[in-house]
Amino acid sequence: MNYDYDHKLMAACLRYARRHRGLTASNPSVGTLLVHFGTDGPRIVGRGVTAIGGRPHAERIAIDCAGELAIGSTAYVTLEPCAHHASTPPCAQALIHAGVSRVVTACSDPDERVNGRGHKMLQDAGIVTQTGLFRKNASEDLSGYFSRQLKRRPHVVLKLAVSSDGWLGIKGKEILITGRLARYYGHRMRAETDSILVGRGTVEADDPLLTCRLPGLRNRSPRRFVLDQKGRLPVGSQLVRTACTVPVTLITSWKYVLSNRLYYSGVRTISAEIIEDGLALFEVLEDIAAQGVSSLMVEGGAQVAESFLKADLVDEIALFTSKKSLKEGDIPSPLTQKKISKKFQLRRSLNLGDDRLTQFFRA
Ligand code: AOF
Ligand code: ZN
Repeated sequence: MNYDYDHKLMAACLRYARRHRGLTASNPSVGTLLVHFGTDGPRIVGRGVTAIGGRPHAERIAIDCAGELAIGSTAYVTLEPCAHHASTPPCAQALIHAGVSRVVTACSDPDERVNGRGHKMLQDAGIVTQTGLFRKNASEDLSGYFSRQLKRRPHVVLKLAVSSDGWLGIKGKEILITGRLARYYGHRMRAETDSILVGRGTVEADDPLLTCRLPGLRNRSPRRFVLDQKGRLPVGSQLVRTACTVPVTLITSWKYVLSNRLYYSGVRTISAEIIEDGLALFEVLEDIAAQGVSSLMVEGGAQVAESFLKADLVDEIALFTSKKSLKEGDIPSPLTQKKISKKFQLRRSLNLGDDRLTQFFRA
């Protein structure tokens, strides 16, 4: 057995698991590597990532890939192997039957059907089991899954593009704040999230598609949600015109009924209560999570961003700051690099051409 390679192999396993982020709802995207160690170093004999749609699980795929070579191998798994019988038998049992001799996992699975039972099953079978390797990284990658399991709501990422002088834009004008690289990065974020949300004002002002349009990743567009208390959405908007290919859901007060034209265009609704002067966002998020959605990116506009911040429902902030100033700007950003609540901690910062992306996570 060679423990020196554990970090390298778990890091590779985490990267592999990211391949299906946003494609496995309501299951998390998990990675598994089965590895043999010889005198010439490690040899990966099987690999698996949770299949699109959530099943089969990663371990099953890796075991099938390895065949008899699974015997005596070390399994690296980014989440505790499951212990429950559902559409498939428990992965912990599959690893035992396959003859794996050691299992290294990044974190435990909070699903009440698993929650330590997967690790125990392995240990009871005499398999050397170690957990917690790269726990922080895995928890970040699985933040949507954890949020849905533990808080019954999706992990919320607030994305903002701000000019150097703190503006989000100019009323009535479509302004590009960030450059091409930053916009590509935004599309990559869309590919990795289960869903995206904007307010009706943004639909009226920008007529966005909200899809991922990166070459090769066009089939990875998130489900699209629009907030409007009164159930309005322009029938001719790009969102409505494409609702049959990429789902669109209008979130509205229960007092309003969706028009026939929107319904027959494929738009669906979630109804919520009005509290104070806005929709009850916590209730909305619970309903979204109940549909199997684990991650939500809030992409516009200023009022929607404010209301998520005010309701304390933001878990992560992706702040794109441009070098450009917008002297006539009149839509102030609720946040800038200098104006950010202490609740959030800086996680990473990245240059994208002339723009800078700063990511903050809830402390
Ligand atoms: C694993 N490997 O690749 C994934 C796991 O409905 P089911 O049977 O697919 O079970 C869903 C649960 O399975 C989910 O809540 C989580 O506990 C686990 N996901 N487990 O061993 C995997 N995706
Ligand atoms: Zn499983």
